[in-house]
Amino acid sequence: MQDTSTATPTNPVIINTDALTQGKGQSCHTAYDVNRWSVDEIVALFELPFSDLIHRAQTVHREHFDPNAVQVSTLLSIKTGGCSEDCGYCPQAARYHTDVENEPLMKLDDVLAAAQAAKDNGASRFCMGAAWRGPKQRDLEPVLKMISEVKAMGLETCATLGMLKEGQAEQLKDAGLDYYNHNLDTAPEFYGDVITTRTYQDRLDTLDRVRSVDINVCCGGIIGMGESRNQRAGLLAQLANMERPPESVPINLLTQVEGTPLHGTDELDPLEFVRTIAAARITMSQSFVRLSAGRQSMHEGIQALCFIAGANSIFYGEKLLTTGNPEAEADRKLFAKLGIHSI
Ligand code: SAM
Ligand code: DTB
Ligand code: SF4
Repeated sequence: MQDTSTATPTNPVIINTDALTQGKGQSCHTAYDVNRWSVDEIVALFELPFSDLIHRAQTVHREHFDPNAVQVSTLLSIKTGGCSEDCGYCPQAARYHTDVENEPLMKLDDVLAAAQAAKDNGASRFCMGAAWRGPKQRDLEPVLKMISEVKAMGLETCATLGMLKEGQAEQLKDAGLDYYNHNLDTAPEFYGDVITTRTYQDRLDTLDRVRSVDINVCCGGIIGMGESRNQRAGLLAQLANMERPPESVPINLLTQVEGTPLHGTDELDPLEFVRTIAAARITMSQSFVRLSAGRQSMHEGIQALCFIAGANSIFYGEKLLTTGNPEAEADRKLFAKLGIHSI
C-alpha cells in the first residue's frame, strides 16, 4: 500500500516545495505558478479511501468554483471520417472498419444552423471537430469563416482539428477562436500502445503553438483504454505540470466502437473513473474538468458522483462527434434533480 501522506494539500499559487526540495519538481515563477505533482503523489490520491478523496476534491472545488454550476458545450463534427491516423480508439480512422461514413467538410450555413440550435438549447460554447491529422491551408480557410460567424452569434468557439503547423494558431486566433482542443490522451509510456502515426511530442508542440497565441487550451485524455492506475496518474501529471495547466480538461471514458482496435477492452470500474475526475480536480484546481465522452452508458448516480468529485463541464446534445450522448431532455432532468444550473 502506498504511503498516502505524500499527497500534498493544494493551493494553486503555491509551488509544491516538498517536490522541489526532493528534486522532483521544476520551478515556475510566472504569474501561473502551480503545484508540481509527481506521479507518485497523484497515485497516492487515487489510493485514498473513496470518501476522503471525494471530500478533498469537493473542498478544492468549492474554493474555486460554484459547486452547482456546470459549463455546457455542444459538439459538432464538421468533417467526419476518413482520417489518415491510427488512434486505436477512434471510429473515424480510415483504416478501421466501422459504421462511420466519410463526409466532406460541412457547409457554412449548416454549421451555423447547428450552432444556433446549440445556443437555443443553452450551450455557451460550440466545439467544431474535424477528422484530420491536421488542417491543410485550403481546409483551414472555410473553418476560419465558421469560427468568426459562430463567434458573432455570441457563442464561445472551440475547434479540434488535429496538429497545427507554424502560423495556423495565429490564423485561428485572428478568426476569434476561444479554445483549441487537443488531447494528450494518455501517459507518455502508454501512448505508443494506442497511436503510432504521431508522437507525444507532436501533441505538445501543437499545444505550445496554441498557448503562444493566447488561445485557451482544452486538453485531456481517455480513461479505460487498458492503462494502469499509474498511467492514469501519469496523464494527470503531464496536464497538471504544464507551465500553465489547460483551462479545460476533458476526461473521456473510452466509448468502445466495433471495428476499432480497442473494442473489447476490459470495462473500467466506474468508481475508478470517478477517482480520476477527483484527482484531476485536486491537481488542476482552477481548470474546468469536463465529464466528457462516455456519459451515455454511465448511470446517473455515477455522473452525480463525478459532479461531486469536481467535474464542472459536459457536452450537451444527443451526439458527440460520431457516437451518442444522453438526450438533452435527460440531461435537463438530471440537472434539475441535482440542483445544477448551466453556465
Ligand atoms: N482529429 C483531431 C485530433 O485527433 O486531434 C480532432 C478530433 S478527435 C476525435 C478528438 C478527441 O476525441 C481525441 O483526441 C480523443 O481524446 C477523443 N476520442 C475520440 N474517439 C474517442 C472514443 N471512442 N472514446 C473516447 N474519446 C474519444
Ligand atoms: C474530447 O476530449 N472529447 C470530444 C472532443 N474532445 C472533441 C470527442 C469525443 C469523441 C467520442 C467519439 C465520437 O463521438 O466519435
Ligand atoms: Fe483522426 Fe483524430 Fe480520430 Fe485520431 S482521433 S483517428 S486524428 S479523427
